[in-house]
Amino acid sequence: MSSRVKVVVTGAAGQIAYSLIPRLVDGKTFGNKIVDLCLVEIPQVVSKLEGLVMELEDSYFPHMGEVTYTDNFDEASHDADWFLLVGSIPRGIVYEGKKIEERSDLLKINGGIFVNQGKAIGENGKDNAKILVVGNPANTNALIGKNAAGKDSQLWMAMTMLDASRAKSVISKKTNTNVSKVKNMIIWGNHSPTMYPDVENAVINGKSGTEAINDMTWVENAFLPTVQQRGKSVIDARGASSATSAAKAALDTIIACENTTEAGDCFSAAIASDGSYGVPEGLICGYPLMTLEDGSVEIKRDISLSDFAKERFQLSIDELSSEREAVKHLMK
Ligand code: NAX
Repeated sequence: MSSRVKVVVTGAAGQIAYSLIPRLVDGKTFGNKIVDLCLVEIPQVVSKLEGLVMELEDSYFPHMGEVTYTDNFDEASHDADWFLLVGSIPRGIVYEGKKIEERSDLLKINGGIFVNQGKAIGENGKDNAKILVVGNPANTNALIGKNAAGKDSQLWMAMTMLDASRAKSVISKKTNTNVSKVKNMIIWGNHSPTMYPDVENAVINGKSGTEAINDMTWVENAFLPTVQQRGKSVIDARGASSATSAAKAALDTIIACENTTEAGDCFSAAIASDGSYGVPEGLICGYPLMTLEDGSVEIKRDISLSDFAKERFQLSIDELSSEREAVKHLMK
């Protein structure tokens, strides 16, 4: 195993990145490996990264290797092992003279960015590179990027770990259990309010979720809306979107991919469907995943879904299909 890892982070001057980047080099996420960082921003703000690099140097990180920054993604992408694609244009900002309100505009603008980044990753990234898309709309950005990269040996994921951690937290409060005792927490579908967090298949203190919770009214009327709308609740309370929790979720996704998954557990991320669980092939869909001993990441296939779960999951699949339709001109 290589003792060095190169990680490219986009959106490096943003709020998630400020929490994320120092913890990539703290000796925990990548264990004993030396971590080379390449930080990427748009030309208007790239100079700010000089300050972040100074702070990293001043923080005493023995596992930190070479740190560079650039506004040229192509240049950054060479031989990288991991790509954390955090940067994207958010809803509500003025972009090229127009206020971006509609999801379709968001898909179009970010779609263009992810075509170029995907091409560079396919051409220059390591053959076994892992790509985690955090920037929204994450699933469809990942779909566009993966398509442009055209390299099946690379693993494209969209982040749903934050949704899984939020779900674990709500369950732990309801059952008076430590979050670490909530296992097999699956987020099916899209990273959007249509996602389906699956209580029934969770394992809580060794018991099945159905048995431990035994209250589908609470699941339907309290649990699901709380988890699905948690991002909005944080924005309403904080005046800014989730940042430190999103950063922790990105780190947890890396750790989940770098270590073998324990029997009876899984982790959540969205990856390309191979048709599993009736999802149209190619959609980047939230699934239960496992990292095997050889380091490969697989969909866990033995989960059974109740009729209630299937109905909710289908809503999210339909949304993913319509997003794919909206960006089909960007797919070759
Ligand atoms: P910020 O606005 O603080 O930072 C984003 C940064 O990305 C900015 O500095 C911007 O200049 C940069 N950027 C934009 N386009 C870029 C490009 N083409 N190349 C490089 N950098 C680029 O946003 P932040 O709060 O950090 O959130 C980043 C993204 O994460 C947003 O799209 C947000 O919606 C998404 N989120 C995703 C979550 C998930 O669970 N998947 C949860 C948290 C968050 O909402």
